[in-house]
Amino acid sequence: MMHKFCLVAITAVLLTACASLPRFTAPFPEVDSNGDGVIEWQEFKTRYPDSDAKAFLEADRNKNGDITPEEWQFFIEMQAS
Ligand SMILES: [Ca+2]
Ligand SMILES: [Ca+2]
Repeated sequence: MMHKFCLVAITAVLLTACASLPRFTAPFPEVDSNGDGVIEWQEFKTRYPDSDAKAFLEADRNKNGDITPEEWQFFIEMQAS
């Protein structure tokens, strides 16, 4: 009985952890901290210290090393779907 309760509790914690994964929904200007019109890796990392390069690369659709407002917008919409 107790064992089953533990399993349920662990499952609930895991589900909550999944639901609270970092989501990159900040407005573009908030991440583009130097205001030059693109988000660089350093800016992304500063805004989202817990995230890894994978998310940045995913957002940088044309893989040129920075994220334009269009790429950022697309990335936000992609997460929402
Ligand atoms: Ca910038
Ligand atoms: Ca890009």
